[in-house]
Formats: sequence, C-alpha cells, structure tokens
Amino acid sequence: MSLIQYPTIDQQQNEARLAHTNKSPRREFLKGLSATAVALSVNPAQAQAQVIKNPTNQTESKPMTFTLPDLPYAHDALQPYMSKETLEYHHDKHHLAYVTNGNNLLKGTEWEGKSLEDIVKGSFGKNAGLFNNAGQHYNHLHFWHWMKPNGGGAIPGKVEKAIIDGIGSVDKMKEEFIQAGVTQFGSGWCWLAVKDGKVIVTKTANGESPLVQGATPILGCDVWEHSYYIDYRNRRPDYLKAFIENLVNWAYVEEMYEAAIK
Ligand code: MN3
Repeated sequence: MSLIQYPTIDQQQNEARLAHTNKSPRREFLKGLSATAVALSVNPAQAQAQVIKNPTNQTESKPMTFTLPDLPYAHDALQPYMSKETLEYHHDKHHLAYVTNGNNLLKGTEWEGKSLEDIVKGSFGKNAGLFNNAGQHYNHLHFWHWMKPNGGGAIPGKVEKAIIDGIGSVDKMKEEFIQAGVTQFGSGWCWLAVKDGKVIVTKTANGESPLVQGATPILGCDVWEHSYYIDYRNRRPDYLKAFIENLVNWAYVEEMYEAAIK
C-alpha cells in the first residue's frame, strides 16, 4: 500500500484545463477525473458514475480539492472490533461532511491550490472552520489506512526499535497510547508521532493533529464518540485496546515512519 497522494488544486485545474482544450472534452474530463480518483484511492468507475449522473455541468465544474476516498476494505471487514454500522456512519456520513464543508470553506481563501498538509498547518489558529474540516479530512484519510482486517500483531522491526528507543518498550507504548486516548477530554485523537527524530505518544483535541504540534503523525486513533459509541457505548478504554491489539495496520505505520524520518 502506498502513502496517500494529495493532488493540489493546481494539478486538478491543469487536468480540467487539458480537458477543456481537447476535441473531446467529455472523454478527456473523465480520463482526468479517473487519474485523480486513482490518486485518491477512489474507485474510478464510481467517480465516472457520479459525473454521468450530473452531465449538465461536467465541463463547467472544477474538480474539488477534497474528495472522499473509498474505504480500503469492506464496511464489515473490521468486525467484531468495529461494526459495519459504525463505518457506514463514520466514513459515509461524518467523513463526507468534512469533505463537503472543507471544500465550501476553502473557496476564496489564501489556501486554495495548496496541499492538504499546507492547508491544515496554514489555517490552524487563523481560520477555525476551514481548519476543523481540513484537519479532520487529513486525520480520517489516514485513519482508514491505519486499520485493517486481522490487524495488530507483530510490529515491523524498524518501527519497533524506534518505539523502544523513544518510549521504552512496546508494552509501555500501548499503555501510554491507550491512556492518552482515555484522558483526551471530549472529542479528539491520540497519536504516535515523530518529533525531533523520536517516536512520542501525544493527544489532540477535536480536528487537531501532531502536524500542528511540530511533529509528524505515524498512527492515530479517533476518540470522538462517533468512532466507538455504536460498538462500545461509553467504554472508550475497551475501544482503544481493541484498536491497538486487533485493528492497527502496522505496515502503514511503517510507511509513515519511513516518510517522517526522511
Ligand atoms: Mn471521526
């Protein structure tokens, strides 16, 4: 699995511009859209179907900056640790709302055309509405990849060593990660991040992430109630334990760790 690529508005507008200058704008637009869709792990057939459903404005509409990717697994693939119903609400409704609101709030701001990470870092403390939605879009894009069916288990050697160097032991990391999630008052996230070359445990409120703490996230768990209440009710510690022991996709954590220390 490769890291998520975020096309900038410039890249997307270039694709749209190419489509406009071609003799067959419809076909080229669809081709451009498919390329964007693939880059964002969206099913291209589904992306085309969306355009065909709305044929009147296909050459007028600009591709949006934020798009909702498909889950990298079926909605029921994480059961019994995370239910189909939770993923239907969390991915299909909550994440979609961040995408829709983020696109609306981005329009006309100085961050149009910037990468998602630059939008998140740049809007922090300056444009709360945009930051909240862009931040949550960033967090959720990775969250779906930080989990997998039959997750948990052995941690890749290089990441395990970095965890031991930074935190002391794998058991201590798990304990601190769960504790960070349990003690995050209200909505937020708990994290493993790389700061100054070291792996640390941290937590953030609402849509914030280690990106706005001068660090790079390599693993995050959503502790908003929408993430666990259907399956665990008020038992947030049980949700966090299931996440770290049975859901984490350590191969994706390894990829993010490799990118973070470059
Ligand atoms: Mn969420």
